[in-house]
Amino acid sequence: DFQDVLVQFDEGVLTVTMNRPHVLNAFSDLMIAELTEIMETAAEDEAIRCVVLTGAGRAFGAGQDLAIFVQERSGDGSEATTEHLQAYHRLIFAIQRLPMPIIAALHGVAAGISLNIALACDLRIAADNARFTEAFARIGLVPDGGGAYFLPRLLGAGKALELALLTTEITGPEAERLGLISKCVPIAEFEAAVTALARRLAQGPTRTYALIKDLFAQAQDKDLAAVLQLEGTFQAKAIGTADHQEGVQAFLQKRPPQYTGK
Ligand code: T3D
Repeated sequence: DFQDVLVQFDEGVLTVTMNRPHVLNAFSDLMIAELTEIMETAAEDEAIRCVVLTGAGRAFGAGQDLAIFVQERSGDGSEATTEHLQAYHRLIFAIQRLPMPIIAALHGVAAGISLNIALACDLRIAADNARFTEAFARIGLVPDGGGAYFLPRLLGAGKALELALLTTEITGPEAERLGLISKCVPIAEFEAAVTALARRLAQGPTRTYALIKDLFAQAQDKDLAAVLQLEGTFQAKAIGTADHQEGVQAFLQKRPPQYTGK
């Protein structure tokens, strides 16, 4: 049982809800630890074929809880900062290492490190009331939680730096236009859209999705020749999956595939 996070499992989808709505789901130490444990455990659980990360109440998340931050950073704070950031790092790696797809379901505000945690997820879907801001510089901080890694890769270096320097608030539709999120939907349709996307992924070729995620991660810092070779290695693995066999059979028999995730 968790205190700052709610967890629900249904039809192969694990929904993980950050649950500190009184502070717009700002991160407590406990919430970071609970999320990390949930993600690390989910990675080992073959029944989970998609993860959804979202926030309770009217927001996805407002970043680090600044009241807690101030309490923990009395004195020069450098040791506390390092330790604290290491806890975030473990969470970000746990998210990135999930073999199954993870969706950030974004409604209301996603600020500071909450936004960057969403950027660590594979897909982002937002409601049209969503507001995104790299809020750090407003309080004299640099983006952390992978902001300097994820943001330029998603948006290009120029736009990423602009958002970090100006802390500009981006709306859901604008985020979709920029490519920060996959899709923005009206708030009334948000829950259904998240469920539909998550179920679609949970009914997909889960092992192949894991291979695709790993391939794309490894391809990031390689040249074309190395990527082509890597693709060959990964394709050999994909060809060995039961879901590949099923996909081909279903195509030839003109029926929808029934993937088992094997
Ligand atoms: O070492 C390290 O850990 C460094 C790591 C840093 C990581 C970071 O994330 S730094 C960035 C931290 N986040 C922020 O600076 C954002 C702070 N919040 C805001 O600017 C605004 O709240 C929002 C723009 C996010 C939303 O505004 P609005 O008007 O919709 O809501 P609100 O009224 O400001 O907030 C509602 C309540 O949540 C309010 O409490 P109250 O007055 O009802 O008792 C507010 O104080 C609280 N809240 C919002 N954000 C935080 C927070 N409480 C603690 N920490 C927060 N980050």
